[in-house]
Amino acid sequence: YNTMSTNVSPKSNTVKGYLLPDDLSPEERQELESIRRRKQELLQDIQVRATLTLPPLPHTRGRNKQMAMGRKKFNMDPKKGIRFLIDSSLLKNTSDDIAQFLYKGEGLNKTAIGDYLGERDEFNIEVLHAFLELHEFTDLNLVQALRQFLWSFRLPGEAQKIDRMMEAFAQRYCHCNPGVFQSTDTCYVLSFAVIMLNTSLHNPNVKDKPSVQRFTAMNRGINDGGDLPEELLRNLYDSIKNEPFKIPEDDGNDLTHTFFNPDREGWLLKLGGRVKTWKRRWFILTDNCLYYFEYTTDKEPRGIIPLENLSIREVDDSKKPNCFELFIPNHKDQVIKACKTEADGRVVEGNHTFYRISAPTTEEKDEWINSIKAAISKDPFYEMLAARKKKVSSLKGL
Ligand code: 4IP
Repeated sequence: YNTMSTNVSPKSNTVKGYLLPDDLSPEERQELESIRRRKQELLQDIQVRATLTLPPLPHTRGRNKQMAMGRKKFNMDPKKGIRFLIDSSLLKNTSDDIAQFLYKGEGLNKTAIGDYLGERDEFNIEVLHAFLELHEFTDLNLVQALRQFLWSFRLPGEAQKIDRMMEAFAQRYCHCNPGVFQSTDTCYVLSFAVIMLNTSLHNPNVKDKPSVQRFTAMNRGINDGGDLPEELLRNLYDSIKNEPFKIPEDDGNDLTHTFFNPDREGWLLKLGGRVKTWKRRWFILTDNCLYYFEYTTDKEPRGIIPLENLSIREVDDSKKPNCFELFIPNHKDQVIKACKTEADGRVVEGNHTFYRISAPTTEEKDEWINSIKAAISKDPFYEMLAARKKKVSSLKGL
């Protein structure tokens, strides 16, 4: 515009908003007109290009702000966040839309995603399934699929939530890979075996690292009573051994902790059941059981105490320091389910209504109590898993 007006004389008139000199010939006018049109076109072109790089219009800016606020709310309280986004018309109230939002996960805290997906509400379960449908597991082995799945959110610690999510995972995996497992239960049980293997192999607190032979032996008969191909189990083992699971660590409490096997071992004194003699025994806490041996090198334990349904408390003993006791809450006189080896080698049921144990130091007593408590508190989860294991290995009467 300005270049046009610089060429005009002071006595100019205006045509269509442009200043034009009075004494132009018709040709000159026409030429000027065409220059004006061309400029107009160029200008439009520039404007179109500019809009592509322009900052968002106030309307879009407002939406982005709302979205950011929704994400923040979601991270603090997932349900409230989702409600807010729906009310602000930023999210449709459908399981598919919400699942997409969680799957993209942009700016979302993975613990919050895990909490939302693990909820018991029918709608949340629907979202969980829609979320899994966004995961493509076809032709992935179980470890690869688990890597993908466990990276998309953080598995909550609550047993029921873990159960629902792993069930959904197993269903989706079997759907994408028909024929690999006899049932989703098999896939579910093996998934946990793999997660626990990850803990055993990579958690420095676990001293006893299982070999591939032990891993395959542990998973015998889990394919609805039959065995899974050894090669498949070996591949899963190698994959985990070579590369641990990458777990979102939003709050530093990752899966390795969730499934932290509070394994512990050491010398303790144990009081007899009927005959109250103190015996020094080598104790190992693993798989929610307390084993005791006469010597550290013994292959067979003298006794096994499953921790299911037991409680633990500190007690004073007039004869021994640093004592604690395992007991059945509210059933003072009931014999604890356990087994022991008699002097002649026979394995029989135990006779204890409580197990009184003495640790060498106060610190060790505290450590044992904490580890046993941690093992006991995992009960519901181990129970669920044990139930499935029983199911998948009993189908052929194993
Ligand atoms: C034994 O006393 C030992 O203390 C046993 O411990 C104990 O079995 C027996 O309990 C108790 O009678 P003696 O060796 O003096 O005979 P361990 O098996 O560690 O040697 P537990 O059940 O504690 O293993 P009862 O309940 O069998 O009497």
